[in-house]
Amino acid sequence: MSKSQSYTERASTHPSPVAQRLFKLMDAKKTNLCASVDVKTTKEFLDLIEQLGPYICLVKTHIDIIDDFSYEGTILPLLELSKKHNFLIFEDRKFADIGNTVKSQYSGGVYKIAKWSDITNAHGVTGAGIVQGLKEAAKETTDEPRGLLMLAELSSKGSIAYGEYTDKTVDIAKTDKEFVIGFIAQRDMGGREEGFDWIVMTPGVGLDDKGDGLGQQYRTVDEVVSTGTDIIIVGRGLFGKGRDPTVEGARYRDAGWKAYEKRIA
Ligand code: S5P
Repeated sequence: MSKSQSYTERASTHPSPVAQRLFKLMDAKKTNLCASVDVKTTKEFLDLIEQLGPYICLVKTHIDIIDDFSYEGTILPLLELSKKHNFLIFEDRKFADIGNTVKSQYSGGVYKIAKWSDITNAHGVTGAGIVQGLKEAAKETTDEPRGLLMLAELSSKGSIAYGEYTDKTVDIAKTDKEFVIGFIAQRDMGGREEGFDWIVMTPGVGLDDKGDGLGQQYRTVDEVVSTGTDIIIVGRGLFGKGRDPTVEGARYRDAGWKAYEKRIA
């Protein structure tokens, strides 16, 4: 496998059913755009996803910032939209505790993330037990396939996730070939020579802004895809500052797809 293979080719050899589904729908919809919908009310959240649905392969949520969250009011309509527009769901929970604790956090509480989110993510800071804890929670909660991304690098200014920390996070990812499907990172994380085909998802992507005054740093679509990104994660670039989500959705989708086609050409 290589980064110059098409998403469909990678789907045919990937050990994770979640990765297979994602790669296939990306090629079917011709999009590698993930929308990060960080808004405060269920209405804004669902309206935005309805508008962006045709342009995206994935919706990334921070479900705990929605003021009026309820499973029936927020999650059931989200699942309907994911079927209608054919996208997967990624709750950006950034788990960071010991295996036993994340197991409860992932499956239980108010949000019951494992029940509805195809993908979630975790920091490596506590060690490989976090992968096992999350995997057990997924197995005990649902028959649907679930996938995990490890946070290997961050987009924000002054991030301490680099060098040895990043390398050790990659080692943790290697402990489970089927459940860990890839990374949140700013570049390719390798692994192909050892048989891993990790999906690299990259936030901190913006075509108009350089940052946000709170440490966020934006790189362009071409920059990130040229350094190994498979999926671009875009939030405020799609809907901030009075932007029109359908216009920006099409713009980022086209930019991401063009950059991908250039890479596999
Ligand atoms: O390194 C990171 C990792 C993540 S998951 N940098 C990030 O910005 N994120 C998330 O991506 C962040 O929590 C937010 O939800 C999104 C970026 O949003 P934007 O509005 O800046 O595009």
